[in-house]
Amino acid sequence: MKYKNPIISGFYPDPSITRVGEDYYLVTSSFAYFPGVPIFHSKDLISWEQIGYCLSRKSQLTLEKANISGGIYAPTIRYYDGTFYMVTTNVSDKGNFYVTSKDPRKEWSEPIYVEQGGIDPSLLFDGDKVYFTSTGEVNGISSILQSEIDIVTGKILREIECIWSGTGGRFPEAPHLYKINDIYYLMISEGGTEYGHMITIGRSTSPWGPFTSNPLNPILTHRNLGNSIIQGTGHGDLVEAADGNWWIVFLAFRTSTQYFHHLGRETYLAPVKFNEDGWPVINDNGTVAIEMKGPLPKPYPYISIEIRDDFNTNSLRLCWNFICNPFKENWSLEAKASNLTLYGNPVTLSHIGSPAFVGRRQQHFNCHFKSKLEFYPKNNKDEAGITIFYDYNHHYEIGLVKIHDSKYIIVRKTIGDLSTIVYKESYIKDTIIFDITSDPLHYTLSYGEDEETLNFASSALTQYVSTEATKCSFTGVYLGMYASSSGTHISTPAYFDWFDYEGMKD
Ligand code: 6LW
Repeated sequence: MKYKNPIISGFYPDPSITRVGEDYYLVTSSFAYFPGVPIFHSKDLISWEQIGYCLSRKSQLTLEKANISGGIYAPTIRYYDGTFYMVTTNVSDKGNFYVTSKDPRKEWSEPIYVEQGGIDPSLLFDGDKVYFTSTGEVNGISSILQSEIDIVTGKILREIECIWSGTGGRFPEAPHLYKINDIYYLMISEGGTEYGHMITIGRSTSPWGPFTSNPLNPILTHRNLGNSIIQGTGHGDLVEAADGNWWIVFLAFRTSTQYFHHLGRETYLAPVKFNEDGWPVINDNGTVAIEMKGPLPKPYPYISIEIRDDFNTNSLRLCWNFICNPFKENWSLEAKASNLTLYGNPVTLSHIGSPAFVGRRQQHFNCHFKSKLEFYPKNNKDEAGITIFYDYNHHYEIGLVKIHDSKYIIVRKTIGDLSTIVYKESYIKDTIIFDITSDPLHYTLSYGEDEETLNFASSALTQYVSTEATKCSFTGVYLGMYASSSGTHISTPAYFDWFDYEGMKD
């Protein structure tokens, strides 16, 4: 059966998957965005519906002043004996922990911390033992670490050991230990989550090794496929389907032009077969494509969500996120019926912290998004609008702002230590439509009194809101509504009547 990669597009990296009967559950990283660790459900492995977040309370996810690429790194999801476990790292707080749930559509437990350092934690339930595997450093060298834990308390029961260092690629990471036909397979990534990324695997009769490396390693990489739009393939998790076929979910990114990608690392799927020697082979030759084939379960498509969000519900749609832990006083769905109201404070999009911002991932190279704002800025520097946001130092916005007691439309570009207004035009009315279209290389920013009469304000390059233009970044572009003020005051409310996001065929 044919399908298309990525199976979940936009910034959804480090996927991990588990199966319960004919139901599949998948989680991804979320870094400084709140709520954290989106969880998806599928029955056919290619149509995924977000069913919630594993970390939806501040007591589970403290993100005070996290960098955009701080916070939550690579999660692993496992199901054992009626309970779901999601284990991850908050690099901006107390490190490795897990939460549990009997029903992943509902709230998850409070965190249980594990005193094993490093990142990318994973669990293997093996009889009465639970192995806790992670990426860490021993004497300054990156390795895969493992201990055994008490799954009720998180207490370490056996000394942490370094169990493998991979095949010599830099950054051995993303370990998952599996027991398949009584053999322990340790699958990891090496080469870094960039163009040299790859997946390698070793096996042993003991969960503690020594692990024999697969002579056919790496089992997945695009490091020698310079002409492919798909790069950085790595960080995967295996799953056996209900019909006995094997699959892998993993991350990769699509370049917009050579060496730049701005949509983040996305979730991919590939079929896996075990060869005569018992080693997994991914998609026959260790590479993948956009158009794929495989023995998928029978189709179970989800209805995609509507383009327009009218904000006429009691809670935000699951696609919406805040930056760091949101302040209650920054936003409301009740202040004005069927509007999202933002109250700007002096935390702008360039300040580490939680600005008045509600945003969603850009999931398509070609897309169209727009919003209607009603705003009565009272004080100078009161501002509201929509933003194309990568991180605190890389974002574009089109907004309505009060400057010297007059109202203006502005386009601001912030790229590294350069932040400048590139368009400024007086605007009298209190309502405005902001409209942005995107192709792989450009954004086109316009505004108007209504949706039909738009004025071009500026274009902006996708290249400068890309991972390669930023520093050690793991995320992707967000499109959001924002408000800000200056000094200490809270700006007058910014009422967003609706927000449209329409992804086109890439
Ligand atoms: C993650 C590591 C990786 O912890 O990137 O691609 C890091 N792999 O395993 C952040 O997502």
